[in-house]
Amino acid sequence: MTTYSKSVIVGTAGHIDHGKSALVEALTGTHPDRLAEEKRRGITIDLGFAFWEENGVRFGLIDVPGHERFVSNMLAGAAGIDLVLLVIAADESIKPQTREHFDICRLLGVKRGVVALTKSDLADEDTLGLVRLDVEEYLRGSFLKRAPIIPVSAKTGAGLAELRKAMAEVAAEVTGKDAARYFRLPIDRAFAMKGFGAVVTGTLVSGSVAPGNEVELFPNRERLRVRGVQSGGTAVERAVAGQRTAVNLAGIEHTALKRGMSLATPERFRATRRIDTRLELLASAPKMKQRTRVHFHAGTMETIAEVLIYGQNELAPGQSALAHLRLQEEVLVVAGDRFIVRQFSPVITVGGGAVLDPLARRPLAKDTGRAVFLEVLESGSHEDILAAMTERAVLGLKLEEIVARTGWLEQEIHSAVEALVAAKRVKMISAEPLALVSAKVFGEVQKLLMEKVERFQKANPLLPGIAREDLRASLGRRVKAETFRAALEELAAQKKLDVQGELVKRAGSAIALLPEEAKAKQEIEAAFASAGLTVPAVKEVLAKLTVEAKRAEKLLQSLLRDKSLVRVTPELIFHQKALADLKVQLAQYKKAKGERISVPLFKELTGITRKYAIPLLEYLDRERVTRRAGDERVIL
Ligand SMILES: Nc1nc2c(ncn2[C@@H]2O[C@H](COP(=O)(O)OP(=O)(O)OP(=O)(O)O)[C@@H](O)[C@H]2O)c(=O)[nH]1
Ligand SMILES: [Mg+2]
Repeated sequence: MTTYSKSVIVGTAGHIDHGKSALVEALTGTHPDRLAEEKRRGITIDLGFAFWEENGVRFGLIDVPGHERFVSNMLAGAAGIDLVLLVIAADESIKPQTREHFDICRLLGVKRGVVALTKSDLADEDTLGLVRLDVEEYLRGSFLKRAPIIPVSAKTGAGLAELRKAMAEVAAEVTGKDAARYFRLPIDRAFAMKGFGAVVTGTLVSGSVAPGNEVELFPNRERLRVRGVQSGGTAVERAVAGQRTAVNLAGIEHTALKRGMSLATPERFRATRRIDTRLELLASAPKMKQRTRVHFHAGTMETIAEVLIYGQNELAPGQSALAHLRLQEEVLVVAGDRFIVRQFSPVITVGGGAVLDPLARRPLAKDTGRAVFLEVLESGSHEDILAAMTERAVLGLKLEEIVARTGWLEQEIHSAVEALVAAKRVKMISAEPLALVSAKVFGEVQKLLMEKVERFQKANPLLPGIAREDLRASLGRRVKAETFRAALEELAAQKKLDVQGELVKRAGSAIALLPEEAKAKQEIEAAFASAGLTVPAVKEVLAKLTVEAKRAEKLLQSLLRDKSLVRVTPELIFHQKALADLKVQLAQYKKAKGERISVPLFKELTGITRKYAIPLLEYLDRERVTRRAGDERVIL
C-alpha cells in the first residue's frame, strides 16, 4: 500500500464547454464524464472523479459541470475542495459561470487555486496576452490574486507539464484537513456494488474512517457499521481527512442512501433546522429583504431556507450581516461550516457564509444579547466562546452540547474549561459528566439560596432549618439539581450556611426558644417517650401545655422534623425510641421463634391492643421491617 505525504482535493470550476473535463483527462488519463447522457450531449451533468500523483502528493480531482442548470451538482462537489483549478477557455475568456463558480469557491472559503487558460491551441499570442490581462484584472485582490495563470491545451499537450508543476507547488501550501477531529463524510453518491451492498462516496472533510467502525447516518440518525473503505479505487485500512473516500455500509439498502446525507462519528452531532450565521450577499446580487426564501447548500446537501437578518431590515449587495436561517429540512452542520444561498428565480448564486451557531434557538425580540454572542462565536478564542455559551445556557451546559455546537475535541474543551474555572468565569458544577454554569448564574443561585433560607427561618423561628428538598423546590425548575447541589456545597464550605443531613440553616443560627417554649417542647417529648407504644392522643398532650395552641403545634412540628417523634397515622405519634425498641424486639422474636408472627402473637409480644397493633404493623410493612402474608406477617 502506497502512502502519500499529503492528499489534496482539487475541484475544477469554470464556464460550460471551457474544457474542464478534457483537461482532467489530459492530467489523469481518466475522462471524468460517466453518464451516457453526458457522452451523448458532450457536456458534464454530474460530478466526475479522477486521481493523479505528483511529487508525493495524491490529487483527488472532482470535475464539475459548467452548465448553469447544474450548479447545484457543482456545489455538491465544490464543498470539500482544497484547491480550485479555475478553467477559462483562451478563446472565450471570462463568462457567467466563470464568475459564479469563482464566487462560490470564495464563499466556500477555498484558499488556493491555479488558473488554466485552456484551448490555448485555438488562440494566438495576442489573444492569450489579452485574456491573461482580463483574468489578472478579475482576480485582483481576491483569494486567487497570486494564483499561477497557465495556458494549456488538452489537444496538443502544451503547458500540461507546467500546470502539473504549478499545482504541486500550490498543493504544498494547502493546509490539510484535520484527521484528528470527529469523522464527517458528506455523501455525494450512493450505489450498490455487486457482492458488497451499499456504497457511498464523498470527500472526507474531517477525521478518519476504518472498516469495523460504527457511524451515524444524518439526518436519519441511524447507526451503521462500516464494512470496507476505499480511497481512490483501492481498499485501505483507514481513510483520512482530505481523501476521496468510498464507504461500504452494512445494514442498509443503497436506495435508502442519497447525496446530501452525511456519515459522522456516532453520538456527537445533532441535526438542525435553525442556524445562526454570518451571511454575505454578493455585490452582483439584488438587495435581500427580510424573510426571503432561498435555496440553501451546505456540504453535499440542499434545502430551502428562510432568511431573517438580525438588526436590520434588508441586506445590501456586497454587505454581510448576522442572520438566522430556518431550514425546511434537517441538516448536519457544525460551527465554521460554509454554505451557499441561491435565489429562487432566476436561480442564481446570491451569497453564502459561515455557520456560527448550528443549534440556534428561534429568534426572539427580547433576546437582545444574541448579536454580541454571535460575534464572539465568529471571532472569539475557545475560552471566550465557551464562556459566552455558558452565559446563555441558564440551565447549565453539558459536554455533549458543547461538542454538538462546536465540533471541538474533548481535550480542547477541557483545557478551555480549566482556564475559565481558574479565571472564575465559569463554575464547574460537575466534572464527570462535565456540566458548567456561568459564574454569574452560579452567584445568583447562591444569593437566592441565602435569601430563601433567611426568609424561611424568619417565618419559622421555632424550626431548626429548612429541609433540603423544600429549599430546592423553592428555587423552581430553572435551577438544575446539580447547580443547586454545587451552590449549597460551596456555601457550606464557606460557612455561610449550615448543612446537617437533610437540614439547611443559616450558619451559627440556633433556634431561639423562649424558656417556656423549651419547657413545653421537653414535655411533649417526655409524654411520648414515657408512653412507649401505648401513646396518648396528640390533642391531650398539647392541651396540657402552658403555651398557646399555635405555638404548641409548631413545637410538635419541630420534633417531627428532627425525627424525635414519628407520625405513624394522622392520629398516632410515637417516640422514635419506642419504635426502635419495637424493631429490636421483632428481630429477637425472629431469632427465637421464626420469621412468622400473627396479629394475636404480635399483641401478646408487645402488650398492646388492636387499636395500636394494626397501625403499627402497617407502619412496619411500609418500613419494610415486616411483610404481610395472609393473616400473618413475615419479619424481614
Ligand atoms: N481545440 C481544443 N479543444 C478542446 C480543448 N479542450 C477541450 N476542447 C473541446 O472543447 C469541448 C468541451 O470540452 P469539455 O472538456 O467537455 O468542456 P467542459 O468544461 O468539461 O464542459 P462542461 O463540463 O459541460 O461544463 C470538447 O469538444 C473538447 O474536445 C483544447 O485544449 N483544445
Ligand atoms: Mg465537463
